[in-house]
Amino acid sequence: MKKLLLTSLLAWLLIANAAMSQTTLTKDERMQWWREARFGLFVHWGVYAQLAGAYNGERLKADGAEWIMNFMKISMGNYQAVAKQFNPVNYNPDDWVRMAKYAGMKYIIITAKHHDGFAMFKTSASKWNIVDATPYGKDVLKPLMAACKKYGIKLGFYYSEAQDWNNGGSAVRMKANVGWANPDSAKIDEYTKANTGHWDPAQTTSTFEEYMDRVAIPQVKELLTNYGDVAVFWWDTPAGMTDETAQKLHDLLKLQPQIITNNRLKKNFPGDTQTPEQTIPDAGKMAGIDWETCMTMNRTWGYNAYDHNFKSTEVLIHNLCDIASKGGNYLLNIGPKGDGTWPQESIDRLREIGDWMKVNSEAIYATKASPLPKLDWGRCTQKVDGNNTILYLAVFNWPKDGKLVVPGVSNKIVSTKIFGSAEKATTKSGDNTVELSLPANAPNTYASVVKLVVSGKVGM
Ligand code: FHN
Repeated sequence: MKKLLLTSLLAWLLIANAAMSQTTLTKDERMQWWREARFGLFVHWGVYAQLAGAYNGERLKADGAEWIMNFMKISMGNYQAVAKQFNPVNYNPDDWVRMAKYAGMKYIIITAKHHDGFAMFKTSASKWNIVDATPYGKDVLKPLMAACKKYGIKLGFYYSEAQDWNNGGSAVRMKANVGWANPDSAKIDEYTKANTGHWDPAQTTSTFEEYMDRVAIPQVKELLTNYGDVAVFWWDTPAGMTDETAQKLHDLLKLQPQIITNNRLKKNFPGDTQTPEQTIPDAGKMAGIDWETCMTMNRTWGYNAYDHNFKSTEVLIHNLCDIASKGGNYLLNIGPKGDGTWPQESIDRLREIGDWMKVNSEAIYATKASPLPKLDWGRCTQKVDGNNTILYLAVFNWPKDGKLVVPGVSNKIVSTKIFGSAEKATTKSGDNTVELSLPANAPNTYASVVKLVVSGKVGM
């Protein structure tokens, strides 16, 4: 009791102190590094990685291996037994951060707790965590924070604030029973329908509010108190969330005055960023908004050993250019395996993206949305440079005749440069267009960047 009192007093003091410093940062000051970053790594890691997309010899018949407990209606007892095999002895946070950094990623968001309620950190709110429930027995967020600090990468936490399939009392997003020939599945489906999506009686041992006070609120306080500067708090799926509880969670953010948060705590809590998922909005749709597309590399957030549907490096680089050309950030996901290593396909793609960023990252970092009309040969990003505008033209389809027509530019040309090439581009101004004459060969097979500097502003 005394310990709880002391912790609450400490948290109160921290909130009070932070509240005073909270006013020192404007939103633009908090968002500056994020708006310049443009590219981050999403990590979905937990006990589900140990199952790797199958249970009792049967493969999951749906995307989203991190949902396997729900999709297959695995009981709490059987799922918690899986944690006894979760022992990521090959987890090397320095390697993770180095691979993300090489890819050109400026921040990492990792699942501190996903919907299965398993905490990847030491928490006193529940024994269902990596320290108390696995042979590994160590918090994985602390060493990751240290590695991020060492390599100059920001670290944020994903937290499933309302769903928790193992701590009794939380909400559950109803999902069909797929992929597991359980003899009782008809009975389970009936129970699930009658019990707001829960499939195990042990999941309804307390009310939603009791669960929030006992687990979610204390854990969010721990994550915002025990890990140093948390760059981002990434809420997810506010199933059954009430305004009153959302406000309690939101108030905890005062513990980290610099923190950025998203729009998924609850509908009327907009946060700082919008979060289109697995999709890239059309140009202009998100003008003036801070937004981030989160996307899987294959078809699953959590590791699925059978999912080899990885997007090509070309598609991933085109996505990065497309998102940046619309003023957004790309939060690209990997799902580490149960042993702490990454799928080789993920490693290979991040390395290839890094090779491209080594030459072309100037066209991504700290850029703003394109001022040009839609381009059929690629994408454009821009930077203001004194009285000039720099246009970064990411050319996906290098013109066979060497002629690249850039619409919407009537400005005086200051200079051109082709990244990754010693060859020059020449220019010819037309009617609100510029025609570039380019060398025969594109310097990069995925996307080649031409830097076009013009005087004055470039308007749509
Ligand atoms: O249900 C989750 C899903 O597992 C994953 O975490 C994504 C990532 O944005 N969010 C939810 C689906 O919107």
